[in-house]
Amino acid sequence: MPPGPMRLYGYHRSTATWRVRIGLHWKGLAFSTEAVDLRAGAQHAPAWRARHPQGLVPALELADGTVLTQSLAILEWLEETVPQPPLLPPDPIVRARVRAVALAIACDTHPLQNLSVLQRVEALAGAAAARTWAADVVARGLGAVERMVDPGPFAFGARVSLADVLIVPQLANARRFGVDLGSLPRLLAIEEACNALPAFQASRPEAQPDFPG
Ligand SMILES: N[C@@H](CCC(=O)N[C@@H](CS)C(=O)NCC(=O)O)C(=O)O
Repeated sequence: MPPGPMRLYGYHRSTATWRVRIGLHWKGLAFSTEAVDLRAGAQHAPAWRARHPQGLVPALELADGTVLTQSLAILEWLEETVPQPPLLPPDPIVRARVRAVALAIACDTHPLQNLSVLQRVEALAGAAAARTWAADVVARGLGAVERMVDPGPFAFGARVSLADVLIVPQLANARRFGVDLGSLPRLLAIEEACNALPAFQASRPEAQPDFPG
């Protein structure tokens, strides 16, 4: 069990922050949150870069002042320090498949539609091009994930895994970018199963203190 209080720095709509929120709630850990307003550019402030050299969110500050960054690294750390309830299955092959889904989203999909990338595409080619770009990369990424999962009701059978933690937030981005979800029936069913669980409900952007309105 990690000693003492933890603080999660992030943004309500950030899917990388959302992943860590799910992980913390899933493990039943108490934590406080502090918003880094991405729309206002707070991630570029020197004080924030001192905490996260990449100028991204999330960052998890531990009780002794240690700061962890990168959502997957934080989730793996959580799994190692608080093994129950698990986020990785016992079978090494299934584990590899769970991690493959997590990486397909975290490494091959999300970075291509990140805020700074979309701002750059918009500056070069306009807002419509940026939106088309985002929808294309998310449709391609989740289209592959749809064929990688082995549900149900969760992504890999009867137990929640790291794959679910990545899929649910990325589906929200798919909606935001206007991706046609009709070709993702398995992912939508996984999302529905996850959203029935308290850890996923408490992690939704709408449930965060920095959610507008
Ligand atoms: N691979 C990183 C991605 C972090 C990331 O890209 N965070 C986004 C929000 S989801 C961000 O801070 N974007 C700010 C920007 O692009 O300026 C992780 O998983 O932690």
